[in-house]
Amino acid sequence: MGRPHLLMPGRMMAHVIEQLEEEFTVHRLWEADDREALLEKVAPDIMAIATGAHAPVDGAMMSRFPSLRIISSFGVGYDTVDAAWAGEHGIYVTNTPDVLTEEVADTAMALLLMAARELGAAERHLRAGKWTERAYPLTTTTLRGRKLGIFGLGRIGKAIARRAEGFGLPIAYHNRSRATDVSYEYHDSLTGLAEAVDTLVAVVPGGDSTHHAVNAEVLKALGPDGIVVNIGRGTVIDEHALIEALENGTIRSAGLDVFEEEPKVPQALINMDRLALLPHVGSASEHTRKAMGQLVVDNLRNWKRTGIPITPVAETPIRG
Ligand code: A2R
Repeated sequence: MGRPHLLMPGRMMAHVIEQLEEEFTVHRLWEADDREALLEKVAPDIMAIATGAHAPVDGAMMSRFPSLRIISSFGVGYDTVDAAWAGEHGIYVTNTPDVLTEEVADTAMALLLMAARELGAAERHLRAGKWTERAYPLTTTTLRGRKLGIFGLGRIGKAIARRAEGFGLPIAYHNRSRATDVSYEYHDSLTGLAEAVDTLVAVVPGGDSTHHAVNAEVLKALGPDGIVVNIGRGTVIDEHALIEALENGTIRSAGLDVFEEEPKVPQALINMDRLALLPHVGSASEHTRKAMGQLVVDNLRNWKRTGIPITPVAETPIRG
């Protein structure tokens, strides 16, 4: 296959670029003065795209590259790539599952603890020098006695469930279909799950099927002691409904790593000091991000050598 031409729309980690340049002719779109001119020049040759979640790849973009065969996407979520279109046109899409599972599950538990015990606000109290004036108030919420509902019991959801078992929490979940390898309580609707628990962790993919799934009705079902944690995609929660529910006392608190319009975070959420808010850092350690970058490279290498990538997404089945 020689050195296939690869388009990199945005800058990726140095070890990813270095390794890809050993085997591919890499076109760095983000460095081009005239991006349109570069695209026009290289479009007929491009066989591969390596991209992060923040550079959308839709059908219109893919159709510019008649030789395109693979899109290697960084991250487990790939809602910014139109994988269905790619699948219909014989183009592989790959993501980076598994290597981030434990890290994201760790972050989910941290968010849950922060939200339940106001640990962020307590730390701010110390840093502001207020401890010498008074102790931080007792928190009205606790993890004790809670029941955890997991919306999306997949790889990461199960890793969260394993941790939550260690914390002594009973676990229930909602997926579109019942998981066969666990005995946790299953609910065939999200509202049903929310009615059965007081603590909801959302860890589903983005996209149309989950857009605003956590809405006013679900939040009401969760109840006044309710805590919502979102470690998946910002679009999964109706942010307006969430703000209203938090302000009205429909639910109690939230721990959010993802938002609808990142990096913009609604001021109303920032103003509620008891919430735990993180800037999308679920998988963001050097260790885990490096492993994710390596899988971006390995998918492309494997495809180049064998015609088949390592972790193609469900919409783009292996064809050889
Ligand atoms: O519905 P199922 O049986 O396919 O279960 C999947 C569930 N899920 C949904 N549940 C209810 N309604 C939906 N519309 C829906 N779509 C998907 O989410 C499955 O149990 C889970 C996703 O698990 P995995 O595919 O193993 O993904 P992983 O590695 O746990 O990552 C989850 C998400 C990523 O897509 C990123 O958005 C984020 O976490 O980092």
